[in-house]
Amino acid sequence: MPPTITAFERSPDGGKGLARDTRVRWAFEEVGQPYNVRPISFEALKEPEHRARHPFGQIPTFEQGDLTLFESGAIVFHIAEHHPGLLPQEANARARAIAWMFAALSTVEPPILEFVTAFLFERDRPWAAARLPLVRERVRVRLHDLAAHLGDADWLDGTFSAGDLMMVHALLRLRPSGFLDEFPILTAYVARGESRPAYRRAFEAQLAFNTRER
Ligand code: GTB
Repeated sequence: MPPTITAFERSPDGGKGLARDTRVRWAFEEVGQPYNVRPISFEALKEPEHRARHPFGQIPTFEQGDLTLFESGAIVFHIAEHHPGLLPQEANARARAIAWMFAALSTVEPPILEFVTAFLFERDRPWAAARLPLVRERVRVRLHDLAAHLGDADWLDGTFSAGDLMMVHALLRLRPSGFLDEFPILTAYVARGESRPAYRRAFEAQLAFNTRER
């Protein structure tokens, strides 16, 4: 049986691919693994049935046989461990690709989320004008260093890996703010990720899912 993942019944972004089921869909597409999607409404997220899958009542989750996983990073890593195509075979290159997965999730994504929250949802708060430049600067430092590392390389460490998949998807959250445009190296890097046939298939699948008739 193919694995089943969970996704928002209808993503708030209307199908822009920003919710984290997209990175899991992308991983499945990269390795050529079919999957099913279980839609979860916002109410159902916090109900016991879904909390049995995800202690924090979020998407995405992964179920196959007697294994249930939560956390997009753990799910993508699991897929990459079980199918060729997302992690190099050579031990050191594999370790470095995994390091880039962690870098995406724990070094680059957190300031991006702080910024997106401040930019989109907290602008009317009395402290917003003071806070926004601070969180913007934290993102800028990360983007500057990431662009310096990438230079004229296509991918973070040689060939495309799960590290790039996580990084590109984390960076995509910045697109609506226009912030990425300050970093042409990163704009091109994200565009390279988006132009991968596997990403296109994942994007189209989530778009069809989020715009389906019900
Ligand atoms: N660290 C976890 C992971 O990587 O899996 C974070 C999971 C997470 O934040 N899930 C979000 C969720 O379930 C959806 S992806 N939120 C509901 C809740 O917490 O109650 C975050 C997200 C949501 C919506 C958009 N969007 O519409 O643009 C983008 C990203």
